[in-house]
Amino acid sequence: MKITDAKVLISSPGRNFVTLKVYTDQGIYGLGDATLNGRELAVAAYLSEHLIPCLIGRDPFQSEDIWQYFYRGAYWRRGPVTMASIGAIDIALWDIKGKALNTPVYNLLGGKSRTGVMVYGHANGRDIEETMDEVGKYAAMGYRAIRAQSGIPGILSTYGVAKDKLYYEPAEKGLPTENLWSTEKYLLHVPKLFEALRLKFGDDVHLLHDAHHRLTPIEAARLGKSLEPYRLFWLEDPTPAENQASFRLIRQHTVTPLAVGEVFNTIWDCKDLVQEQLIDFLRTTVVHAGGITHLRRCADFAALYQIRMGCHGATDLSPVCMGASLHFNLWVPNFGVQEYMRHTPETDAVFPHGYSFERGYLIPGDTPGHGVDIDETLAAKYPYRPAYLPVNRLEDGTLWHW
Ligand code: KDG
Ligand code: MG
Repeated sequence: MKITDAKVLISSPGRNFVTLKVYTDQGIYGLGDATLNGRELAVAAYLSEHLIPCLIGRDPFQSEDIWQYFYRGAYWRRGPVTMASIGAIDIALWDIKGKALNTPVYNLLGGKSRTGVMVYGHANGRDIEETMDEVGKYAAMGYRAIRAQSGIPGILSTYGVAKDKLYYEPAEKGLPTENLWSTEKYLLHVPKLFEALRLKFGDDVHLLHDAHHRLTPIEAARLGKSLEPYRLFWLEDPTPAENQASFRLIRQHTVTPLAVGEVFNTIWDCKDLVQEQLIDFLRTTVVHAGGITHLRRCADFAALYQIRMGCHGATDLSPVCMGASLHFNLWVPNFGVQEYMRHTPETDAVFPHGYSFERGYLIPGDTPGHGVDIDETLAAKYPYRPAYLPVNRLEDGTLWHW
């Protein structure tokens, strides 16, 4: 089998997605997600200008060699643009292989290790009361794991707290907006939210929280400690992880489980965190870590240190990434949970897919490949629109973490 062509499709059905379509001489095509939130066109150009010309003529079954060729052959290794581009190619190649062999991708990885993939949903509200109502709605839908975020008294707008509830989209159209942030107010408020949630919902639901890289290590340690009575499933991104050693300090002070890695793009980003057992869950996902080929390597490495996978699954990961991630998660031995922020009906229509939600689990379905397609005619009706995540400043104007 030979790759004959590949093209990059950019579409914005509610939010921007970059999709790679790889064609073969046997009429089979594969799809890969190449979306990098707020930097979409950089990945599109990297693919079209630099990778696709080298891809044509290769055998799609040699996905390992193709991965090594693009990773090692570039000289300039790693980075989100490079790794999302390699990731898109890799996802498309696994899709082609599954279709050619008439089997779902999870069978190529080693088969099902479980019957469904436990997912967590996003419950958020302007205050504790509204967040409690939202958690109640997710529990009623059957979710077994729920991330809770609440507006902070005295802060006008809080990242992670949506206006639209079920279909929250964190990127805003146009150039980046700026939000104000107060760590002091946040640290006082969050324990109150989780105290109220445990009182109302008891112990049967897994509760999660995302600190969005906003805290210093000692502040994160304080938050982890103050949340211990409420037994979180995880506290996510307590501090930026560029300096992996900073997690030592958090770990010395708290037994709240830690999840990190949605911005990681290679195994090197988590090397010390994993080897020193400074985290409990690795958040890296298929597209941003160079596809299934490299994420599998990260997961196997994490498994040696009893760290489980908890893949990123916000709306900026397209249904193509979600499809691939679900096959990966159905197989991966050290599975923890998968994030699931629902895409809008507009997005779902552009990306017909076989996966479905059942009582707190996503089921990938048995369609050969990863089971996600694209309706190109519909996709073409939604041209690219610049959109960015907000930038955060402290109340005195200082540009803060992340
Ligand atoms: O592109 C960035 C978003 O996906 C991210 O900010 C959302 O933190 C997030 C999460 O945990 O889903
Ligand atoms: Mg996050």
